[in-house]
Amino acid sequence: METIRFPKDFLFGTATSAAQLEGAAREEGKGLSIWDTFARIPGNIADGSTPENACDLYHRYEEDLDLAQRMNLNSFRFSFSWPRILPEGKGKVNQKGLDYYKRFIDGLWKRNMIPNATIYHWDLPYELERLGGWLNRDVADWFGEYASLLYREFGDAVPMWATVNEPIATYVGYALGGFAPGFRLEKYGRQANHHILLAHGEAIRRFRQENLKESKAGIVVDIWQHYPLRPDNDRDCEIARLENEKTFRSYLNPVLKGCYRQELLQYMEEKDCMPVIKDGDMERIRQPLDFFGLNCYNRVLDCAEPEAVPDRKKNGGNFMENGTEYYPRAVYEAVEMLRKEYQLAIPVYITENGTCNCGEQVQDGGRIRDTQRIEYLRGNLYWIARAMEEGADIRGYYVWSLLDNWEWCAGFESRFGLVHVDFDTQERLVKDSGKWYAQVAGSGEMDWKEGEE
Ligand code: IFM
Repeated sequence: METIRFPKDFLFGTATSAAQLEGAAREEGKGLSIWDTFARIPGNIADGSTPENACDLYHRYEEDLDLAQRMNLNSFRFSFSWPRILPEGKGKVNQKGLDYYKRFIDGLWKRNMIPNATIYHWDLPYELERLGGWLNRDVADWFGEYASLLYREFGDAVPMWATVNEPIATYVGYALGGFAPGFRLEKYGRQANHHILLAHGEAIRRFRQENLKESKAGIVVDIWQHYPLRPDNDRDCEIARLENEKTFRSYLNPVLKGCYRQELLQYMEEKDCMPVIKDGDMERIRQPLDFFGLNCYNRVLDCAEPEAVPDRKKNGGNFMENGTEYYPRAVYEAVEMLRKEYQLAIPVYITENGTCNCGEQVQDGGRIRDTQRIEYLRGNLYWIARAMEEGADIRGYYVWSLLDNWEWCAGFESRFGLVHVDFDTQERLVKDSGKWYAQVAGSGEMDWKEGEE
């Protein structure tokens, strides 16, 4: 048995987002977001729910922050709701929205948790969608103005500012219909992608203008690396390579290198979905960053003939009971890829990592034995520690999520929390994983048996 020790100033936190936890969707002046409206269309959300009440964090944040403090967290990741602050997306400011975030951020500091804020986590104001949303090039300036307002209001009280969480969600919402606002056109997806990247660049540019002395700025990208299921099969390799280009690399290349790669450009040309890219756009997108937020959950294995491969092998073979592959090495491989292929030399935070539905039933004595979640988190922490040992500059780790919450199209059916939420009563119950994580966060260390990886 060895003990894995994380550095003294390593951040242990949980990640959350406004639309998924706050609720109070129509209270105190908040405008509607595209998810408030999208969720009301029958068939869009698995259980027919909406983010109207979610975890009611808006009203219960004091007790939830107490809970996070009792779990020994020294940082907390949250997002601002754009329509709570600017109900129409631009123009008139909702003071009550600003007041809420002021109280929230004060609450974090009071409990010694470093605020790690995201400016945009998918909840575009509906009023902006009526103007074309992420398809309207002006959105980059609207976003920039919103970001500037946040910097001026909260400035150095927030030491970590991420512009956008997982820009791919915008693609999914405009190209695949799976997310709000529900369009299904590849051309829309690629254009929306380009605009959200412009918005990111604009927000970083404005961040520098504010000259905040104590704060850093970055972006959060999720990396699900695709691999060929059969490494010796050319077609599997080809699919995996193109999928990587179309997904996370379509963000990494513009943000870190200031270009779209030839393979993606060719794909967009062939599929007639090339976005309008104006002179100077790529420079506007590629801004120096202070940190990189990596969301990593798993890898994806691609196969040209899935029907020819036995089921359990389609995705590797080592499965958890929730049907997902147990492959914690994915996080190590993502960090390695960033270092080797992108020469990333800024601090990395693992801004999300977690798994859902791991035996969530409340058992005798009010206990939730989510053993597989503990295994998953342990495995990921092991591989993070290993990457650090090999020189990766990883400064923190955030479990998705503190509470079970509103998981977008899965509604309340996908539970990711370290803390169980009864959505009828809003009662909270710390799961076994929450108790385990509290212990790791408190001690900064974890036991590990060789061979467990
Ligand atoms: O709930 C989401 C979150 O909003 C973005 N990253 C993935 C999480 C789990 O699916």
